[in-house]
Amino acid sequence: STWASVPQGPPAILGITEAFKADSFQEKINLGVGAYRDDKGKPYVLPSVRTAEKKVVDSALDKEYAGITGVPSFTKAAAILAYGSSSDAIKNDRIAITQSISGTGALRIGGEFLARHYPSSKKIYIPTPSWANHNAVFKDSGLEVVKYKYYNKDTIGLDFDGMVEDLKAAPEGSIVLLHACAHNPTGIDPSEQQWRQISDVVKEKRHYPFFDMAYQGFASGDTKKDAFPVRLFESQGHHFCLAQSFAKNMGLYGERVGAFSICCESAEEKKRVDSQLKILVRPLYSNPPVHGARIAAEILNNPELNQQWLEEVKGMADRIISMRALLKKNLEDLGSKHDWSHITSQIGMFAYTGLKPEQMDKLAKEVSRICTKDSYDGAYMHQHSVYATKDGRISVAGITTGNVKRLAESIHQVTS
Ligand code: PLP
Ligand code: TYF
Repeated sequence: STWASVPQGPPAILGITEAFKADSFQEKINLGVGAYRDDKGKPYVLPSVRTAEKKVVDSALDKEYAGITGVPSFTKAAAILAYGSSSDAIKNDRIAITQSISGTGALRIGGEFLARHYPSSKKIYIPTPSWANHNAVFKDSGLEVVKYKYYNKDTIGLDFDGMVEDLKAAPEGSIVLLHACAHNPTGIDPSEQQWRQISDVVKEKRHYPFFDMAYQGFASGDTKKDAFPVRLFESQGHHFCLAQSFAKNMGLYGERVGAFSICCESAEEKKRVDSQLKILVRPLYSNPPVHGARIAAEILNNPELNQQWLEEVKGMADRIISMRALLKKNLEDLGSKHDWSHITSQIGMFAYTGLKPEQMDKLAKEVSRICTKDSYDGAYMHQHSVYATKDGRISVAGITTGNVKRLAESIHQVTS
């Protein structure tokens, strides 16, 4: 037959969700995919999004095509959210920006643009580890993906010296992918001081920074604080590009709202770059969908809704931060001998627990017989049914006051 030689591919991350769904245990816990859940474990549509969406619907706009680069009221506001209204780049109109199919689409437009037009190199350096999709996005864009050191498994922290060493060793003018905040999967970010040093090394080596900002506001609860590295690099005179996603911070996952921008040297350069972005996007998908972008534009441009949104983002960030503390406390209360301080020092959607693949397997499958402290008669069966990725990453957004105790018991069991 026609596709006889097409091999079966491996399951994607969604395989975890499949396994979770197939598990009949009532108290099963899904900490796989990174999507926010409320304290009842349910998907959360932000009230500001509901209000904005109603305004969009009530305004009975037509359904005409947007331009190639999308809804201008959205992209303009997205740039200001990232770079800051008082940044030199905004004030001097030197940011070329296009709407994108969420963060992934922004990364892909960036990859394609660099592969075509970046004069110095086809190599893009990404951290080890990085978001699982980075490698494929950039490879398919025609770039050569190279790794730089990032995570130190012994300290469950940042390997800052290794990172700097690798950035120094990379050929001059390499492209360097940087997670702006809430590094996925580790939850470990450089400090502000370390970002300044990274900025210096990148400048010294004339590397080209590519920021991936998928969690602005979602990490700390403060959109300005989370944009620190982007704004620092802008203020240091770097020329760089940026992928933005509104999946997490507005909970607009399936609406696919994002933006890709290039911080240029001048308004004149911006115009030329902008024309090439259009040439690149046109044969890809012609122009992006309008609905989600209109919702985001409403939230970003309406002062009252904007204020409400900022409070709601902070609410999500705060719930995650409190679940980190609660998980750590529960593990300590169970008498765990391990140091779990990384659970609370890490930031964003995920905790990188340091659990080994075998331990993650046990978390999903094992049923163990547990005795209570004082009597063997009190023995009961403890089934884990905790699903997450094999690398030990857990989505903290899936933890609730209702499941944290059971989760801690399971983690304690597989680590003692
Ligand atoms: N970049 C990082 C680091 C991510 O974690 C994600 C996923 O959430 C994305 C990009 C892209 O996500 P989306 O395409 O849903 O905006
Ligand atoms: O890493 C995660 O789980 C999130 C969600 O292709 C995600 O970033 C995962 C895979 C993917 C898109 C989003």
